[in-house]
Amino acid sequence: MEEKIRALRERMEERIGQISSKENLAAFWQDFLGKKGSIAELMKGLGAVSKEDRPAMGKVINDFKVQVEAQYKALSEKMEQMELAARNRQEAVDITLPAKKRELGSMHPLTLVKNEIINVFAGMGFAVFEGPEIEDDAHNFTRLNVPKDHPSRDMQDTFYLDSEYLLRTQTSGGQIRVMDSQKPPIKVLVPGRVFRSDSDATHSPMFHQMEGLVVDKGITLCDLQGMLDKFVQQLFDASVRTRLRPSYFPFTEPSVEVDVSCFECAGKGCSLCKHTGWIEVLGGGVVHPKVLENCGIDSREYSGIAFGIGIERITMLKYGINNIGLLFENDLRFLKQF
Ligand code: 2NM
Repeated sequence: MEEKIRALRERMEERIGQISSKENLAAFWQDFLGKKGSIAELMKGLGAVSKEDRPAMGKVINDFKVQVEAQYKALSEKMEQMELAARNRQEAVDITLPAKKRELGSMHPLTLVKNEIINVFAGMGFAVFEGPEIEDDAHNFTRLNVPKDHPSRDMQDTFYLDSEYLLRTQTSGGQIRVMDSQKPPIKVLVPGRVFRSDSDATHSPMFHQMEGLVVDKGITLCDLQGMLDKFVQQLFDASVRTRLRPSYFPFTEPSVEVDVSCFECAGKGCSLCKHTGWIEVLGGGVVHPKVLENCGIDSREYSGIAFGIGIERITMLKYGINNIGLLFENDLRFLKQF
């Protein structure tokens, strides 16, 4: 029996040395420590040993079993560690690799200019209101003193949806809504898209407008010029001045075109101002009494001033853009410059 154990120990040591996989290790356990393994067999063989020798023999077998178990456990732990190390190597992240570049977005130039204009007027106490892009004839024309069949309706070509609804040609319908729902004093800015059947290098059938309206007691054309002076000085340059020229709009009387002294050449004459020293930037005037009355505002008690600014035009002037199409093509080479 002792001889058997010695031979088994040798075989065990040989087998241990050959183990190179988890499968080998499992087979080793089966062969030596399993129910039908060599050690279980030795135990069974104890029955044939004499009573006197049995305890000593049992101890020898047991010692051997403990030794095999210890070997198995040590190797099993070692293999687990090696496996973990291999997995760690495989899953390792190289923190020195440069990160993927992320493209940063930026504001569209029209949005930049729109926000800039809002900020200037907000500083003067204006609130911002937005009306609908699909407008009815009454808000876009009739209540602004543009009666049906009046020639001033031909001033801009309108996109009609049906006999009543149309794409607004200006945001003034928004001001009508404000005057309908608020009592003076009113100081409101109405930005938004407007639509006119017109298209060339400087005109787009859809463009953005910012209209302003002030209604209070004793408001005059002087207030309009003073306010617009401050506006262009903040938007372009502190040194610029404004010039008013007579014009015509059905909703204002008197009506004016507002020029700003050229901020490129300080009035000396250059290609931007076409050698006139002045650049047209917006239109405005004193709100026609009929418009106030159409909104239930007593024109003997109150007066108003209003103006309209084309955001595309201001953006093109500010950034030296010569084709309005660039503002709508969304070419990244263009947009990334802002
Ligand atoms: C302009 C020019 C002149 C204007 C008038 C009104 C209202 F609603 F008060 F009658 N809103 N906007 C106006 C006046 C707009 O844009 C060039």
